[in-house]
Amino acid sequence: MSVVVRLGTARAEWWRDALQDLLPEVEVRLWDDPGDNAEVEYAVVWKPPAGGLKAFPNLKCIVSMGAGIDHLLADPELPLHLPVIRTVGSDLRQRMREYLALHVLRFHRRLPDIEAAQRRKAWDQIITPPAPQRSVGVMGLGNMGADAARTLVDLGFTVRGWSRRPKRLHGIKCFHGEEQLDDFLARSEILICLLPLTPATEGILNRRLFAKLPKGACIINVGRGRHLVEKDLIPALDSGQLGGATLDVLHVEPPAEDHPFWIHPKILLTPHIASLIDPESGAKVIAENLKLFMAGKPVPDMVDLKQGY
Ligand code: NDP
Ligand code: OXD
Repeated sequence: MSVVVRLGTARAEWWRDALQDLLPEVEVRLWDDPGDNAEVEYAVVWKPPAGGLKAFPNLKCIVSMGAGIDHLLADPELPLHLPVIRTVGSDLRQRMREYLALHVLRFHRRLPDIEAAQRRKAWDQIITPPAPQRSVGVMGLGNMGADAARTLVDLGFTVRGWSRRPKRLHGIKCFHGEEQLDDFLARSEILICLLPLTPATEGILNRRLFAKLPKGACIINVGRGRHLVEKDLIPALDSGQLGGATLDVLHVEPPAEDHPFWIHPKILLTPHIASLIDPESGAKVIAENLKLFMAGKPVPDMVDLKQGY
C-alpha cells in the first residue's frame, strides 16, 4: 500500500519524510518517482497536473494539501468518484488569524501613510478612530473566516460577515447570499476575501463591488487570485474609491516581472503565505485524517465535491 505525494517545490522531500514518520505502515513515494502506479492507493497533492491523478488506477482517496480544493477541480479529468479530504487544522487557522490581524491593523492605523511620512522626514501624527468605530467585512465565514472574524471582534473591531447560507455568530453581524451582499458591502471599510474559488465567487472582487464599498475602503484578498478582476483594481485605487489592497493570492503566482501590481504604491503583495502549511504540522493533520479513512471511520475534513468547496 502506498501514498504518493505531490508538491511542486523543494519542500516535497520534507513532506515525504514527515508523512513517512507518521505513517510507517505505508510507503510514501514522491510524485516524480511513484514506482508502480497500480500500487498507489492514496494521493496527497497540491496543484496536480491535469490528468495526473487519473494515472493511478487503484486510488482510494485524494488529499488536498490545503484548505482549498479548486486546484483539484481545475483538472478536467479528476476522478470525481473518489473521496477528497482537505487539510485544515488549528495551525492553519492560527496563521490566518495572525496575518489578518496584522494587515487589518496596518490599514486601520494607516501604516502605509506613516511609512511614507517617514520617507519624507515628516512627523505626521495621524489620528485614527479606535477599532470599534472601524467596520471590517469578512467574505466567507467558514473554517478560517469565522475564526478570523472572531479575532477581529476580540481586537475591538465592528465586524460584519457574509456567507452563502444564514449564520449566527456571536458579536458578528451576519449577512448571506446575493440579496444581502450590497448591505454587507455598504459599511465594510476594510474588506477581507476568504471565500473558496467556485463559479459563483470567481471575479467577485470587481469594479461594481468596489463601487459599493465606502469610499477609500481597503481590500485584503487571501482567498484566491481569481476572485479579483485584476484589471479593475488599479483604476479603483487611482481614483481613490479604494484606499489600498493587500494581495496574498494572484492569478499567476508569482506574477510576471512586469506585472503592474509589483510597483503600485497602494498594493502590498505577499507570496501566498497568509497561512502556509508547513510539513511538520500539515503532515500530522493529513496522517490523522488518512488513519481515520483507512480505518473506515468518518473523516471530519471530507469535502462535499457537489458543493464545490
Ligand atoms: P470553508 O469551506 O470552511 O468556508 C467557505 C466559506 O465561504 C463558507 O462560509 C461559505 O458559506 C462561504 N461561501 C462559499 N461560497 C459562497 C458564495 N457563493 N457566496 C457567499 N459565501 C460563500 O473554507 P476555509 O475557510 O477553510 O477556506 C476558504 C478559502 O481560503 C479556501 O478555499 C482557500 O481558497 C483560501 N485559503 C487561502 C490561504 C492562504 O494562505 N492565502 C490558506 C488557506 C485557505 P457557507 O458557510 O454558507 O457554506
Ligand atoms: C490553501 C492555501 O488552500 O494554502 O490551504 O491556499
